[in-house]
Amino acid sequence: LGQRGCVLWFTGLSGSGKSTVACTLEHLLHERGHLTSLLDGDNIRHGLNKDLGFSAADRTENIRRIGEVAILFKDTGAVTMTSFISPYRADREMVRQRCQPGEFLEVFMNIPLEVCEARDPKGLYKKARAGLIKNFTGIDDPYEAPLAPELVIDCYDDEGQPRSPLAMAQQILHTLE
Ligand code: GGZ
Repeated sequence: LGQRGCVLWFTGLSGSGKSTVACTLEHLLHERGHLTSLLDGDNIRHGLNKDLGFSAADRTENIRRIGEVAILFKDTGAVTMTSFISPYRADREMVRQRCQPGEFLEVFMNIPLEVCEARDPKGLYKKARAGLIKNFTGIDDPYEAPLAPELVIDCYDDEGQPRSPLAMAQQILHTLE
């Protein structure tokens, strides 16, 4: 935290809470006077990347462009959060390599498929199971979990209770501080 800016790269399945936690964290950072930026599907896939779909090549290009934009924001001094599945390890590593050491933090939303699928906030898993959506991450398309993420966000606490988005955001904030 501070003047330098950094990229907080959220990765995880659809419905794992990436955007919710990033948005909650953004509020906490604002309260503390930090400049932030949040890139997510709403402002990227509907705009800059609206020419891209969900083939492997398009997902890679999606992440490449998001990485470049995130680096521009990071270099203005903002804590820059990105909220995309980013299913391929090599794509995430590519962005990491484009950042200075310590300025790229991978945040792994370690939420099992069963939990994401049970939530199914947009009904997309149901459609994917029914074959109405092809190449859906976790169903018939791969998700490559990070091997050495800076942060792992678990969905249950030590007592086995579900953790709130606020608790998850606070965990990230403490690590940043
Ligand atoms: C995965 C898909 C797909 C397929 C549409 N696979 O829950 P959501 O709706 O809002 O999050 C998913 C989002 C994934 O876009 P990303 O840009 O994050 O993906 S990637 O990083 O892989 O490029 C989901 C919706 O788009 N969606 N089709 N086939 N998610």
